[in-house]
Amino acid sequence: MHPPSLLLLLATVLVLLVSRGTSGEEKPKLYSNQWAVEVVGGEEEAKKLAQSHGFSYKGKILSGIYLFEHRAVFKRSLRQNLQRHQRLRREPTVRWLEQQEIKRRIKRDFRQKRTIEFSDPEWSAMWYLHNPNNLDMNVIPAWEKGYTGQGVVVTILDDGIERDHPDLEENYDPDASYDVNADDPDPMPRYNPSNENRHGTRCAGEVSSVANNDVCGVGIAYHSRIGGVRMLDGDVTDAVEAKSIGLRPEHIDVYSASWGPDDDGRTVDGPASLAKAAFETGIREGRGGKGSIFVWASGNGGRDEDSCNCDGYTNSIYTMSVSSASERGNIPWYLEKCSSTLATTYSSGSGAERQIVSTDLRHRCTESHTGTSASAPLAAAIVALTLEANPNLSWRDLQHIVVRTARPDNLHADDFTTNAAGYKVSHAFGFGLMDAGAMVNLAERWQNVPPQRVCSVPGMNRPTSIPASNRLVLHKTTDGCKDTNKEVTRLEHVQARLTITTMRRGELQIYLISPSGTRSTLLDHRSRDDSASGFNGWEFMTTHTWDENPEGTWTLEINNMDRHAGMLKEWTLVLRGTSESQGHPSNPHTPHPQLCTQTDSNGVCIEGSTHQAPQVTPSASTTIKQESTSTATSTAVKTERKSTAVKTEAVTPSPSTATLGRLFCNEGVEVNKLSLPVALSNALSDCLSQTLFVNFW
Ligand SMILES: [Ca+2]
Ligand SMILES: [Ca+2]
Ligand SMILES: [Ca+2]
Ligand SMILES: [Ca+2]
Repeated sequence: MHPPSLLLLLATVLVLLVSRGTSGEEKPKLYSNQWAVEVVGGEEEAKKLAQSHGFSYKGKILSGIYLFEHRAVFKRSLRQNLQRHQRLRREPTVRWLEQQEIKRRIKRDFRQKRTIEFSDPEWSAMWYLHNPNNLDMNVIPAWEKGYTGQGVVVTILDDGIERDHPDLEENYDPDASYDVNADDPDPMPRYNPSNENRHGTRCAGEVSSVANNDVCGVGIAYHSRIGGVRMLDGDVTDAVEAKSIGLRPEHIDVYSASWGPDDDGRTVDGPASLAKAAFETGIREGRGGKGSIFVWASGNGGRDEDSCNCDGYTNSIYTMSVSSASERGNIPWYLEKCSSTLATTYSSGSGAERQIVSTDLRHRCTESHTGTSASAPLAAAIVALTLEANPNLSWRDLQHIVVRTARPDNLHADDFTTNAAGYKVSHAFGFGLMDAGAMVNLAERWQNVPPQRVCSVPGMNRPTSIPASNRLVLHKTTDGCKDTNKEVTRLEHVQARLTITTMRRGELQIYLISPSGTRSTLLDHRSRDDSASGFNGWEFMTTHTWDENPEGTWTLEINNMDRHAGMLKEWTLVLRGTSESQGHPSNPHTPHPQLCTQTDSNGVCIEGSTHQAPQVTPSASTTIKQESTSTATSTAVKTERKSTAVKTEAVTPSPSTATLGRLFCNEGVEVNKLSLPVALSNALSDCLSQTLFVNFW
């Protein structure tokens, strides 16, 4: 019997088995970029044939059958590449051929909850992966379904990667790596006695540490390929950033960055022209046009009242900005609050809470990786599992999935509100803690959202004064570009492009209120920011109105605590999203339970069955009413630029820091709320033999 007919027989048996075993919807087939080809004339003939059709020859499978791979074909596609298939088939020496499908292989112990154990010595210390009572990121159910990051490529943009680390070496991908600082292909970190360049290696291990090898811990995507771009150990320029962000977007799926402008509470800075272009190219062309995934740490400037909306990398719609929650679900001292944060992963907190396990420089392991630095790679790894579950997700599909699955429960922030689409959202945590199990489940059945539309609405006609020690409130009614090809009825990101002159930028607080009443803090008070530069076309972003309908009256509120008046010179409302007229797929919706009126058998809310929150009647002190318009142009924005990249590792503050903080004896008894360090010695004596906790903010 010829091997092809044997295969055919086997396939028939499999189909029979499968069709008996499943009852619901069939999973779509996934095709790889490899073909099995039966060639008459032996290996030499097969090699010649492969070459003449642009394939690379990958060796013999069985006698007379060879493996070909085509680089220009998607590694994972829902469609067969019939064109290349037919061309090969017409060759007289080809007897049979088949484009290879990617098979799902699920471990047999599937469904046996919490049985996964690893031999790695740090596994037991990885609390954020196996805590009871939902106090983890629900990764084990994703692993149990067989998702481990196989076929997904992640790279860490940082200070290098120790590629020969025994827990990384096996997953290391030289094609996802580069040394931008030294302009060579080898991203090994520069070693010095203080190990200052350990950051990238620590981030890499969180994603792709090898599992069950008796070394360190387990990466969340332990079968992913991992690379590193060495770009922080030298002068960071726009070109350095652009080269890093734009490295091989056809090969790399996920870029994880745990750095940004100074977190000093006085900087407003973002990508300059080249880096901006690199983001846009990645979004447009990366992953075969589905868009590169950029995961970004939201910043560690909490102690200095920094706002992640003043960081143009996190504030960008193209980056998935990730915040941190401490082991107990609290807001860590370093956390920056802002409206552009999408979601949260666990990281370090107070001294009594555990930290993140990873690989460390010099072939070592660490249990003390910290800050939002540690959060971004965890998110990047969860994204890798999600992309394995559905490689066809676009960069926007992924953000939709995060919004719908992140869990706000068990996170302690007093500003959680429910938006009109039913999602709970906070400036500290975004939509909540990322849930790997829920993400892969939703990804499996997710249908791509239609192309993004942009409806720009000029909010005002003439420059308007922002009175001293008072506030300016502007209203703008819009129909969301109704009945045009820019119509948006369901929001994704919303931006307020503002140009403001002021004597002291940190004295401004800026809020944007949606027609449904969702209030986003675009900028909170930053007492250290004494800059007189104001904002020059800065695009403040909010995710909080996700899936709301933009039609109605928007309110911009600017509080000015300064003794001098300021001037608002531009307010453009940029509404991004989709329109029902584009033919919306019926993806499952999982909003806050009270807002859902109809659920399916899985308890998932049925699309369109949520209550709309009541419209808010605008109230104001200094109120200026603007005319309604529905269309406008969008223009590129240029902002001031200083290329200081700061790694966002959280160093526990020294008690000498004169920052407001809160001191606790053991857990909970607040003993002082004064300026440090004055309070510290008092608190120490108050607590006597008990443990003293310091919560900075
Ligand atoms: Ca090098
Ligand atoms: Ca390991
Ligand atoms: Ca910051
Ligand atoms: Ca972002």
